[in-house]
Amino acid sequence: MADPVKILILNGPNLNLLGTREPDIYGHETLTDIGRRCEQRAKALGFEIAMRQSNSEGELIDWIHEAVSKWSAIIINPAAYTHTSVAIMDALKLVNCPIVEVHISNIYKRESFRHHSFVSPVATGVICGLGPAGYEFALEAVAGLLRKKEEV
Ligand code: CA2
Repeated sequence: MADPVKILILNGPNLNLLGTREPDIYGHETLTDIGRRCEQRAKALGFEIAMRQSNSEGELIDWIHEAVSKWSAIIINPAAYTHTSVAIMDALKLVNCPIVEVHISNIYKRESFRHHSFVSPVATGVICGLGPAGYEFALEAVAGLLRKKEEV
C-alpha cells in the first residue's frame, strides 16, 4: 500500500490558549478541539497530519525546514507572526510544497496592523475569517492542490 500523504499543520504564538479568551473573535473551541476536527477530516482524505503549536519563531522555522523533505503540504496559522515575521516568510520560500495560510478571524475586519501578512505573498492560498472550520477547508484545499500536482 502507498505511504499516506503527510500534512504539517503549524500554529503560532498564543494559539495554545485558544478557547479561553475573546470567544467573540475566536469562538469557544480549543486548539485540541481543532486538532480533533482535522484528524477526522484528514482520515477521510487519506492524509496523515501532525498538528503543532509553538510560541517561538525559531521553533516554527525549524519545523518549516522539515517540510523540504518530510511533508507534502503545510497549513499554517502564524498568529501574530503573520504581521511581523520576515524570517517565517523566508523559511516558507525555501519550501517546495503547497502552503495554505489560515486565520480563524477575518484579519481585514480588525485593527489595521493585522491587514498586512508577510506570509500571504509566499502562500499558495489563504483562508481567513471562517472560524476553526478554516483548518478543515485548508485540508480540502490541499487535497485539490496535490491532485492537480499529480495531473501535471
Ligand atoms: O485569526 C487568527 O487566526 C489570528 O492568526 C490569531 C492571532 C492574531 O494575532 C492574528 O492577527 C489572527 C492571535 C492568536 C491568539 O490566540 C488566542 C489565544 C487565547 C484566546 C484567544 C485567542
